[in-house]
Amino acid sequence: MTFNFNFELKTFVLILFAISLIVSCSDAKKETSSNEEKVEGAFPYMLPETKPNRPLSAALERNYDAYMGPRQETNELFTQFKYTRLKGFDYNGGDGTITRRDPSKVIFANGKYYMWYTHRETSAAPVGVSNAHLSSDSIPSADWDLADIFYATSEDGFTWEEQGVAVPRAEKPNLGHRSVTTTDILVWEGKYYLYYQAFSVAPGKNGGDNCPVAVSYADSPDGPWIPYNKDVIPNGAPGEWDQYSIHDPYPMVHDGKVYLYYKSDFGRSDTTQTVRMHGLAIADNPLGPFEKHPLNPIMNSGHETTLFPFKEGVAAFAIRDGNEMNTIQYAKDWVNFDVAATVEMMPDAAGPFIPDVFTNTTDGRGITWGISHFTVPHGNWKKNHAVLLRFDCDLSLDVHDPRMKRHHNKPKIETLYRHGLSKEQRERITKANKELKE
Ligand code: AAL
Repeated sequence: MTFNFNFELKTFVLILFAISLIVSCSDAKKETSSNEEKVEGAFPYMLPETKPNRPLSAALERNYDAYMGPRQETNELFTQFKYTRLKGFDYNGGDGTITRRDPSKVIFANGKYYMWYTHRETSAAPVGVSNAHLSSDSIPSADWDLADIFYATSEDGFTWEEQGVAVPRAEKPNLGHRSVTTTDILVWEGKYYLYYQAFSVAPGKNGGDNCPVAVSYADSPDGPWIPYNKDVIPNGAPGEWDQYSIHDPYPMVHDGKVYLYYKSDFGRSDTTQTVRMHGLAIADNPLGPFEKHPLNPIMNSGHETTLFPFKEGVAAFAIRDGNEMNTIQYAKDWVNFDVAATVEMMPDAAGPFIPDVFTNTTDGRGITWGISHFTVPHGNWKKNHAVLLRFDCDLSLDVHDPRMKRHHNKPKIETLYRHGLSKEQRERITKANKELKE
């Protein structure tokens, strides 16, 4: 019995050994053949849709690891932008006395679309932030000085009806008595909240475009709006990156909380230009207190803030300014952003229509359109103003529009020549040519 058992056990062990030998040999064979492939095979003509098992250059590794698809067409966060002139707004012939800029997100309520924006109507065009000393109670420094927050509604997103003021400038000495500007909307538990930059002096007069953020709330998108009269997102302490400005407040709902992204201007010295980066402030309640994220700044590039829930994370535009300008970025955890696409002709100050932005979603579906602004549309700074325009794109998981995924836009040659060399640059080149010949 014992003998038989031992015999059977031995046989069993032997068989197991034989099987594992065969399996490991065939694995080794596979290994060798894929190794051989790695060394000998040229990269295939048809771009593999998933990462191939072969040695890859850093650029190709990145092409598969860093983007949502290896081609623009399959990268859900790549898009072209198309623009349409809006109907319904008058700009006084573009003489600089009327501006509309920095639109909020678009929301759908009461059977129509709503947006809020900076509206300035002054007797003169702005003198410019660097000429703020020339501004007065009726002459604006910046294009967003002496402004109020207006709103407009639309049936189709192309033709808009201006409804008038939503949040006027505050009474002195309340926050925002000089200008209220650059607003954005939050819908939370049936109430509406408008966050905005609240200036108490003309932008430029206290050293820069410096202001904190205030908030007003209402039971209806048509108001009336009640000012909370507090700097709900206060500037940082002296020496901190956001000590002077909190711009472009942009609230969303995530994790049952208010996630408010903002931009700050900083890092300016006699020899360096302004740096612009983005921060995040989180609150359990729309009126705060907001706690700034310890990893701020959480975006290293970008001017105005434009974000939307995407899959389980959040996507963000990095529009102008910084090493990663002209990119769309993605943060699975809503904090740590990576570049997800490089794009062109991005909408400035984009306020998208995001159906799921306040739903606390963990399956964000993306965006297909919104409203943006274009500053100095005719190129004449003496008549400086901004206009609102519509952008369309395909950054949606539910829309498949191949025309939005085309590779490049072709500008007119005049656009390039408009970016000509300065006199000093021309002189430097002439000097270098001369030195070469000597
Ligand atoms: C914009 C925004 C903020 C700045 C100014 C008006 O595009 O970044 O709002 O303060 O410029």
